[in-house]
This record gives sequence, C-alpha cells and structure tokens, in this order.
Amino acid sequence: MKIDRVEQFHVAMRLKSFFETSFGREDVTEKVIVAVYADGLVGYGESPVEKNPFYSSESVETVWYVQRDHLIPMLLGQMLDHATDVPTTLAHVRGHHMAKAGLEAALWDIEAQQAGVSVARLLGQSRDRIDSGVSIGIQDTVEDLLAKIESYIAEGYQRIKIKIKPGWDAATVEQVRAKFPDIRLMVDANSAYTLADAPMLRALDGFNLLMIEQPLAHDDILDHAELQKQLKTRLCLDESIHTIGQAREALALKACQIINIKPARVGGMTNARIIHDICAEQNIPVWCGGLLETGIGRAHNVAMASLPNFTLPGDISASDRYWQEDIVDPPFALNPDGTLTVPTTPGLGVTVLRDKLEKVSLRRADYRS
Ligand code: SMG
Ligand code: MG
Repeated sequence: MKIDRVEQFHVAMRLKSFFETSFGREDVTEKVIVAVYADGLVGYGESPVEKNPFYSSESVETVWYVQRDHLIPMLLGQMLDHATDVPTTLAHVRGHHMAKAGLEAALWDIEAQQAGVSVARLLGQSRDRIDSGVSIGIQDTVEDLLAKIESYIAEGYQRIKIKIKPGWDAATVEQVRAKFPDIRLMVDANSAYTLADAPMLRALDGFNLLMIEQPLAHDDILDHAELQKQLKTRLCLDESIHTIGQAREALALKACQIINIKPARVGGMTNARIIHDICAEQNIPVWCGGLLETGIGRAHNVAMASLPNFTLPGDISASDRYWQEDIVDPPFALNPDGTLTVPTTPGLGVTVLRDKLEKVSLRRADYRS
C-alpha cells in the first residue's frame, strides 16, 4: 500500500441521551476520523478519543496535532505491505495510542479491500455474529436507571453494564438486582475507588455480577491484584491496559481475570489481536469495549470482536443506541437474538456516508505526499 493522501475530520455528534461516568457527563461526543488513500483506494479509521483528556490522557486536540505533525508525515509516501506494519512504522512516537489506532484502522480497511475480504476475515474472524451488551451511564435517579435497563433488555441486549461511583454503587446495584434478579449484570467504576473502599467493593460480591471493571486507579496493576485476592467477583481491567506489556503484567500478577480490549486504547488492532492471543493462551476471556464510536469505529470493533476469545458480550451496541443518524450505511442494528451481524463485504463492510461525515465535521484537513 503506497500511501499518498490522508484526510482528517474532527467530528461532533449529539448523543440521543447524555452519557455519564464517574468522571463526567457528555451530550455531544467529539472524535477524529481519518481517510487514508493508497493504490487508488480509500480506507476509513476512527480515533475514538474524547474532547477532554479524562478517560485517557489523549484528547481531540492531541490526536489532531500528533497525527498532523508526526504520524501522517511518517506515513505519507510510505509503502507498507500490511496494516500490521503500522505499530513499528510509528514506533518513534511514544504513546498516543488513539492517534495511531485511527490511522492503522484505515489501513486494515484498505488491505481488506485489496484482498477482497472483510476486515473481520483479514483479522481471523471466528463468528459471524457478535454478542451485544449495553453500557448505561449514571442516571439522575434509580428509577431512570431501572427504566433504561428494562427497555434495553426488552430490545434484546445480552448484558447490562452500569457505571458506578461513590454514592451510586452498592445500594444502586442492590435495587437493580431486586428488580432484575437474573440478568447478566456488571459494573464499571472508571477508577473511582481506592483500596480503602475494599469493604464496599466486597459488598458487591453479594450481587452475582459478571465482573467489576476498573475499580482502582487508571494506571494501577498492583492494587487491583491485592483487591482481586479479597473478592469473589472477577475483576476486569480497562484503563490500566495500554500496552501488550501491561496486559502480560496484569495476568502475571493476577490483577484481573478478564480484559476489556479497546483496540484504540492499546494502539490499534494489531496490538489488540496480540493481547487477545496472549489472553487466549492463558484462558483469560476478553470482550470489546466501546468509546461511543461512530459507525466507522464500530465497524472495526465489530470485526475485532469476531475473533475467538471475545467470548463475553461487549460494549458494542447498535447505532440507534447512540445516534439519531449514523454516518455509515447500513447502521449497525440489533438482531432479535441480541447480536450484531459482522459485515461480510470487502473492507469495513459498511459504506461511509461522505455527506453525513462532512455535515458533522467541525474541521477537515487534507495532506498529500
Ligand atoms: O461505547 O457504549 C459505549 C460506551 C461504553 O462504557 C463505555 N465506555 O470505561 O468502558 C468505559 C467507557 C468509557 C467511555 S467514556 C466516554
Ligand atoms: Mg470501562
């Protein structure tokens, strides 16, 4: 693939309803989309970063700048054999995983088109439908939360994740369990606690949760290992895993029993697949997380989640859970059995709607070799 042009789009899309985590609430979500041109083809990728560096240390501005000043110049005019060559090609820039992941994803799209297969097939797909869960943000009232859960379960979602934070945790989970004794339920704290909160976290053991996601610090592995010893419920790490090395450390130290793989958080689909394989070798199940992606990032995540060790329902929900209108066609729709279908046509398997992409763009830039 001889890369001769890259476009960047800074998009802003209004969510159907606000999304609140332990670090804040958002109504409009901003992302960076890239279009990479090579050999007469165009591929799309997404850096599902947030406007502000709260979930991760990256933000829309850092992605924009690092891609513009460093990563895009490193790719323009380059000849790459495979999308899997991207991590080494961009290794001179440290970190900035979401910035890198968007560009790499676009190259997976191009390579798959050239091979005449879907991105999923190119990755090593093992299933043609993926189990879909939904992540429900912190609500204004417990009644609102219960109503949301009820409607998502009625739609067919296979697993409910609720966000927790101090003041919205054990008592809230207790009310959810009282109303929904049998659903597959888990919680995600986005690092809202410390080891001093172990008694509250132990109280969650009473609610038959599928897992507790990232209760402790975003950069911690050791305290999670200590906490896991004190809990019956499995811990899952999200924010703590940015690299292949951190995944290996977390498993070696038994800091978790499950990993939430977000390709963008670990620097792209190549690294994500390596982490998937390491977990598979150690019988550690993984699932694909979400970062409120547009249909472009969602398509890549769906492809990723088709790999064999993605055995738990992830946070990849249907387009209509987020948007009035997605920027791809067809949008991702929930099947009656609570799955999303993995697209089969070459490349991403969905069409990027250029007019809609441009309509939601706050700025666009164009770089040529
Ligand atoms: O894409 O449905 C989605 C959101 C899933 O909860 C979700 N993501 O920590 O796992 C997580 C959060 C991070 C999102 S912060 C905006
Ligand atoms: Mg999480």
